[in-house]
Amino acid sequence: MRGRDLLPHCRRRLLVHVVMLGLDAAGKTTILYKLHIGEILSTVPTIGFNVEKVQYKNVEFTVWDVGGQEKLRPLWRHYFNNTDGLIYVVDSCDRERISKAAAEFQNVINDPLMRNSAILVFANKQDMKGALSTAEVCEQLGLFNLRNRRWQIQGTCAPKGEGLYEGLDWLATTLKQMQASGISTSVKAA
Ligand SMILES: Nc1nc2c(ncn2[C@@H]2O[C@H](COP(=O)(O)OP(=O)(O)OP(=O)(O)O)[C@@H](O)[C@H]2O)c(=O)[nH]1
Ligand SMILES: [Mg+2]
Repeated sequence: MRGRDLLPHCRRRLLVHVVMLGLDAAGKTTILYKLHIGEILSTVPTIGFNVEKVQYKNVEFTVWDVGGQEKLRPLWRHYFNNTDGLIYVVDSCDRERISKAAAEFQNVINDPLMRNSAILVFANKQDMKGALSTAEVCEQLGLFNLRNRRWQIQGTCAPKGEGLYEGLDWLATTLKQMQASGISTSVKAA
């Protein structure tokens, strides 16, 4: 095959849908805007959702950032349809609520609509003194017990952007593999 014939395939863009969840104040909206515009916006608690597109390599992520307050969590499942990936954000400093974060995580990943989603966990606020390590967050969430799921955990510091693109890199690679093997439902090439 000539180089010219290869071009359209190389340039194929993947369009993927990602839902970003986690308890209130975990850092979801900070992450979304750091990825979308490269800046930290001063955030207020999200009531409802924010949605933005994030381009990374040849993948266009549509990222839904949904408010994490307790009264809003029952609404999370309305965002599960056609979701290729889950980004679950944990406040690694919030030791008091880590078991709550873990319980909500299990609820999300065990929903039938999420069973094919790639799972990326951001152990956020790693810059703060007393933060649980990435390994500790991994343990608390029960990630090692997951069977037949594609998951990754990444330590992050959202305001500095640390770890965010490493996580997206894994997600992009994983979703491409899933598309190639026909697993993913909504990943599309453009
Ligand atoms: N030190 C530190 N602070 C962070 C980090 N990420 C987010 N924050 C701060 O945590 C607070 C909450 O961040 P948000 O992004 O609004 O949290 P959220 O998860 O969107 O919260 P809800 O919208 O209520 O679900 C803000 O004051 C952020 O500046 C981090 O990595 N390190
Ligand atoms: Mg928010």
